[in-house]
Amino acid sequence: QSTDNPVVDFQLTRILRDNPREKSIFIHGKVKDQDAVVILEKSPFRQDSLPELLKTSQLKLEMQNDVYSTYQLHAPPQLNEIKTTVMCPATEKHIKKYLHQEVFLLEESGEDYRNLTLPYISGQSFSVQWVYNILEKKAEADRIVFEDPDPDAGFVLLPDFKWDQKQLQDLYLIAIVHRRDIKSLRDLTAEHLTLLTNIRSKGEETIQKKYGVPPSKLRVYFHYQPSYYHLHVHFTAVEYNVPGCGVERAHLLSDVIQNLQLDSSYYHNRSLSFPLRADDGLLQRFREAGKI
Ligand code: M7G
Repeated sequence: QSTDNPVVDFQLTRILRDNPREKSIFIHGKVKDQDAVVILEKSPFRQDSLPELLKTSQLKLEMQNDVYSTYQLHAPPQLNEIKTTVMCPATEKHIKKYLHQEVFLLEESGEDYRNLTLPYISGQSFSVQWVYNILEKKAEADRIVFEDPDPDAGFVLLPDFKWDQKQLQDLYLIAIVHRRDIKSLRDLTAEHLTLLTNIRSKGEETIQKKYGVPPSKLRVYFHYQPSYYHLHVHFTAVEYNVPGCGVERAHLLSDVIQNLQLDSSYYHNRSLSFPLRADDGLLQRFREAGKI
């Protein structure tokens, strides 16, 4: 399935999305006849390596005018990394996820969730095998930074694969719960408050201890809809603008806890809004049901 260097065999099919501002590009191609999605992202600057960068790089003058001048700086390879994420074999859904698309905002009532969304996601959502691999220590075991093994209130905390852990500006960890019966925010009731407060307190405590980042510098939240229907919580640096995480998708863990304290069936009943891309099958379902 995976080779030591899958990118060597990569045959480009097409560019799915190009983000010059974020310095990232998403490409679709083939690795030995299998569909693959590859994400290339230039790594953020690391403050600790700035002295080395300035000392060891070569500068090539591009233009000079009065007090202004621009250069091309040629950094040594170890200071000029490109983070590369490979999904292979990639499904059609992986390819679509990264293809630039028009976006629509949908409002889903509790009833819509049960009638339209739930049947759809039961058949169509991404596999959560990677989550089970983490929980069973079959993958990424050496990356786990904290685990509470309790089957009801326990979880595993580890770096999200979007974070290369080289600098704290884009700190990103995820807490994955041991319970396998909670798909998303929608399933949460007051019954889960112990689990949620446990994730918040132990997650924050671990991040403070290990990375020196206090809770006041963290954004701790769920996505709705998530891409993967096994409950997990995102922990990101508050000043980091995470691509793909707009206000319309994020629900702060502390708000969720308070809402459930006030009303156990809050997320069961209330309408939730979220964005969907034009080619999303769920959008089609809502259209067919006359909801948009
Ligand atoms: P989400 O809200 O379900 O989906 O979050 P999103 O990707 O649309 O935000 C899932 C989170 O898990 C994301 O932040 C992913 O970057 C992260 N993630 C996904 N996969 C497949 C992996 C993986 O294999 N390992 C790790 N460590 N993180 C992953």
